[in-house]
Amino acid sequence: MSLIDDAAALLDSAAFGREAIEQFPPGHFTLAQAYDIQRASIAHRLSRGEVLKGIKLGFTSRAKMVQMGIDSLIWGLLTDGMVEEDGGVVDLGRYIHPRVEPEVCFLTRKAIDGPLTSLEAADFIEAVAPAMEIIDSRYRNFRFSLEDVVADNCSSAGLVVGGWSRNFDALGNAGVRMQFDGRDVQVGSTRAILGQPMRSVVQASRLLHGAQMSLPAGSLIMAGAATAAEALRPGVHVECRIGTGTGSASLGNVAFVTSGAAA
Ligand code: 0L1
Ligand code: MG
Repeated sequence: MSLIDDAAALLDSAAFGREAIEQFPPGHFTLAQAYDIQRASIAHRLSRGEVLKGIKLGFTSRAKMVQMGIDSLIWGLLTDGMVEEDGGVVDLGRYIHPRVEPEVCFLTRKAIDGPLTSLEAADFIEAVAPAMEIIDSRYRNFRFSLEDVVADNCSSAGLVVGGWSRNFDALGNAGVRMQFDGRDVQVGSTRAILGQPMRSVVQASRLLHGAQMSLPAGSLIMAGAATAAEALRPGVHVECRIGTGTGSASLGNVAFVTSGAAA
């Protein structure tokens, strides 16, 4: 087997078997090869029947870059097998050492098959929703290099998406409040996501173009975290509110409850 296939199989079985692996040795593969490994590991999921749902951007905020010590925008692929229900129960047994972070999610209206400008981006978006990403590094102790994390599909593991709206006016500087059992654990603003989350759509279009890929209408774009991530523990009610008020100032809420224990 090639380096790409070997690494992809290792990462896929770590995710599937909920067992962390060691980081790869420094210089084991390049960043370009890391994206090849990512695609090859997603191919394992697709061969088990999962379906591509969209893409996620990572490290779009300073808080995340500082938390993980990496300062490059990265991206990964989302499948239907990662989607958790809004208001539902998230079984931590599906994960190794999950963390959650507040995001916004876009639903595409038209296929994105070329680089978009900021002026064009909104026309490609059907709706936006408050969302949370459950990240779960397949590496021991959640430690990795830039190449490691890209190969590991940017720690993508789960996502919870709230109600859709066309409330794009709320996007630029909406309050973000993530609570565990009613207590604030992370507070921020959507402005932390590239200065304006719609810029994630522009970045997504450029990254897709660079990879000679397109995104069909009806796809999800997870825009990146607005704050640092929080470790999940069993029996917690997790809620994220985006927007400080009602009407045009609010995107709404998204929530779940955790059960079981991580692997
Ligand atoms: O912002 C992100 O979603 C980056 C995820 C990859 C790094 C991490 O595990 O925090
Ligand atoms: Mg994220």
